[in-house]
Amino acid sequence: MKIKCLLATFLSIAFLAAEVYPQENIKAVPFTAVKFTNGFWASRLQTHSRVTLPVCIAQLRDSSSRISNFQKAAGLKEGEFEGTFFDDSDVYKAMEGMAYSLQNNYNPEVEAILDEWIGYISKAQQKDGYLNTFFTLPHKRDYWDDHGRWTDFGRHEMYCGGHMIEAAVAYFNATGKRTFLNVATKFADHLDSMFGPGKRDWVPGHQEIELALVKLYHATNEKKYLDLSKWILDERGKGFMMGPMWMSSDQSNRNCQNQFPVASLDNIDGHAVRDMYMFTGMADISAAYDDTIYHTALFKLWDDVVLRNMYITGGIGSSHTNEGFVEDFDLPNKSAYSETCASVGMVFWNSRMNIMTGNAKYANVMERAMYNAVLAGVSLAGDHFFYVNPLESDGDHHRQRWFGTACCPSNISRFLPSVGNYFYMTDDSSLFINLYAANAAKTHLKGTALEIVQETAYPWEGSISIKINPEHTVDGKIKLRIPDWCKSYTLKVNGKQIANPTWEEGYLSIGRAWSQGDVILLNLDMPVEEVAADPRVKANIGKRAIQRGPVVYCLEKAGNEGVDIEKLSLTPKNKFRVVDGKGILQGIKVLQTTLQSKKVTFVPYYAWDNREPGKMLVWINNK
Ligand code: FUB
Ligand code: ZN
Repeated sequence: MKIKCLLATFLSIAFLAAEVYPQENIKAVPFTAVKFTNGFWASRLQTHSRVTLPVCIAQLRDSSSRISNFQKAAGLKEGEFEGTFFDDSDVYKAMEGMAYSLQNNYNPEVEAILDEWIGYISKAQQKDGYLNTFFTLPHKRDYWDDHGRWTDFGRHEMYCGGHMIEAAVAYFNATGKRTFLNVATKFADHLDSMFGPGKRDWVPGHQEIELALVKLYHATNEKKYLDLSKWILDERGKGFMMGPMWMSSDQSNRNCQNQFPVASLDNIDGHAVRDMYMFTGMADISAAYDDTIYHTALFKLWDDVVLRNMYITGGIGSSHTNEGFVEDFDLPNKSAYSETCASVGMVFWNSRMNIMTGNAKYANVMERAMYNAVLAGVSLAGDHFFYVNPLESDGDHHRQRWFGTACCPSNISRFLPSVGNYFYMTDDSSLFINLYAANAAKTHLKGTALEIVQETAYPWEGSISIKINPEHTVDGKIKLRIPDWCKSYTLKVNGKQIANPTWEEGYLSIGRAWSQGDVILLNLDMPVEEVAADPRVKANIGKRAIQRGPVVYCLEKAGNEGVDIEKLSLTPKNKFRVVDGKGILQGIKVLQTTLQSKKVTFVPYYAWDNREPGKMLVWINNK
């Protein structure tokens, strides 16, 4: 069956396909088996390890109090807690990224820094397993009442602990050393001793622990962590009230997804990052228990997010007030919040949905978020960050070196080195190819070891050569995602056109005996497209956005000096030239056209604000 993907609030055509429940045991191929050889991701990952990681390390250790809070809590330094109550989480997220980076590209200096920080963290952990420097250290009163540890759902103790667990699992996988993992299990045992059936109730005000406990379960095989995660998810909506944070208790309850049991949710609401981490945890729990209890909710929520509440960039959470969702189709451009963390969360969640169902529509959204809203979060040089990602600017929005609340840079920093996680999946009979980029990966097909080599200039070109090298000839299916943006393509295996390929849930499936040196040639037509929004999005009435392949483009003042971009209009006859970018845009394809007799250049949205500050527009007037 051919399923055309569902396009969201920015396209008017959409039809619904019946939902698929997991029939097979789909597993993602881990990033450690995927090596980017050259091209787009190879160069982004180099910038990450050469620039972004050192920037994060310096910010955490030298330019903020985050590492010194751990040193103080470890008894190695005098002083009270400094910063914001969830600052520990930034350290953990950066450490997770450092651990992934060690696996891509071993660097003894990074390992030494990790070991040093793990030393502080271990010493900062309390005898009973509790770990959170804000509550361990004396601290100044902040904007709400403080009654000590485990007294307020809103204090992010489980959020910080969850990020610690994720970092510890990543470090254990990277080095085999158990010190950090022991801290994680001691903390999780502490949670398990306090919370659960017959013990105390608790609703974490910011989700994260749920998915982290599932990772800890997979690392240790201790089922109690999985059970605790599910119990925590099911605590929501039972009437335990969030304390007032900066809003009323009712509003906080709504913002923290504590109004209804999670299995009954059908409508997206509240804080976007919290939503994404929660849905990711729900999908993880479903997969680990092999249970469909959360599926109906997840499918309905996905429709609501993607069809009614998502920007063309894959960004979500349009409102500054709650860093989250408001009314359906309320997607303003200039005041868009679209937090970088929420976009990273979209990749996590959509990847889990893709693994759960084997349906490519989730990978389509994952790709959209990845190449647009997520990548916008870090400058091309790797040293400046966006927290908020508007789709229009008067010229007053710029990437910054760091933030007081630094969730986004540290999130980008763990996402990039693990991007290989999203490329391939396997099940009992198939190998799924989700994303395209130059890489060499080691995986298997029906139990036969197989190397796969992609050569391509994707996302700038749609021609992709995929060499298949199984250990010995193997019968099985290779499933290629045909992206939602692609309207025509050609496919050859060993030079021969495939006449009647089979469609399976948005994948083109090729079943045959695969032998050493077989080559798939996939050519995805990648014209420049003018995309219309759903007419219910008021901000985009009479406007079009420009997209080529998975990349959304924008107009910015830099490179278009002397042109008032707001006064320009697209016309049906616009012809675009695809040109190599220059200077900081080297290696990037930019688009040139003439509008109202003015030559203008469009740049990828993710690459804006890397030159002189100025106005920017994604949605352009259309005649
Ligand atoms: O509260 C922790 C993180 O800080 C949230 O996920 C972000 O939205 C930011 O508020
Ligand atoms: Zn953030």
